Amino acid sequence: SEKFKGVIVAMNSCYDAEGRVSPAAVKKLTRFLIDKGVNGLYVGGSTGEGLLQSVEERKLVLEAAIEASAGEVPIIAHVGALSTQDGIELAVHAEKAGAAALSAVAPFYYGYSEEAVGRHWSAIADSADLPFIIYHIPATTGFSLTKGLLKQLLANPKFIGIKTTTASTYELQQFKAMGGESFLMFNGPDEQYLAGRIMGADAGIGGTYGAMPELFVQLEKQYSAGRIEAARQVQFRINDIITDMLAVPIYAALKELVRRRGVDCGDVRAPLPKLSAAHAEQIDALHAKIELAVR
Ligand code: HMN
Repeated sequence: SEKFKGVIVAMNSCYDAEGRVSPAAVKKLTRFLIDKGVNGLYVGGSTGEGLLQSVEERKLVLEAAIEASAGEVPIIAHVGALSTQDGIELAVHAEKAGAAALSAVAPFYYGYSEEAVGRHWSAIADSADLPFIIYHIPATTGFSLTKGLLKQLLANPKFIGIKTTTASTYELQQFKAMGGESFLMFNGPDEQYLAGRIMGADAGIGGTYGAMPELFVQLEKQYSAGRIEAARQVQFRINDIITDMLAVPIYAALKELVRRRGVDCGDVRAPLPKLSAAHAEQIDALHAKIELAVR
């Protein structure tokens, strides 16, 4: 599907000073990102803190993003949840709200078999009339998608692709080969956007894009024009910034950097670690690096 390609931002959720979801700030962030030229938004994922919110809050964030997007770019709703029941409720809501696709992490906490995870994903996918993107992120869920399970899931046309957040672009290439050319691969690690694209990713979904959307838009532009050396230079510039982000609490840092770019999304929700005074210098330096790079 031609709809999902390029730079898809795993966007932050926005809260007010009391920590309540702020639909106004979500809308502002949505506009900021779309106006920078990104190709889509991924709502309520890891960066979006979806798993730290109630079902009702997740609906509010998604509705605000869809409303502000005004149909200009596709909105992918991450509806992964601990229970299949919550996942289905969110999926049914996402379809009504106007999302372009669903996505979900594997269920976690209890260790689940492949059969159980397959049933969970299939039940969510079959609950709505929307395409479904598997979110493969074994480092956080403890569950690793296998070729065996993928083969079973591919029998259901609802499964249109995988967001692969592992360091292995080989794995990404292998999944793509199993699904065929029209089966979409979404690159997870932002540090490997270019490597992922070269190995077969159709798009990237990433959280750090939000603080520097211009750089990822530029990277995609260079890559799709076949200018690999220029694309490499942009990726290296990005990686210098991400390396600094990984040295501080990354989700809190991302929100602070987005705030400095003009959109206040509040703090991260506990138990995600917050920034402290000890990080001030690193954040200032990061902000300066980003300003210089996007100029
Ligand atoms: C999401 O759902 O928020 C993202 O798409 C996940 C994304 O792959 C991020 N991974 C995690 O947060 C675990 C990356 O943006 C990641 O933060 C970045 O590559 C820095 O390592």
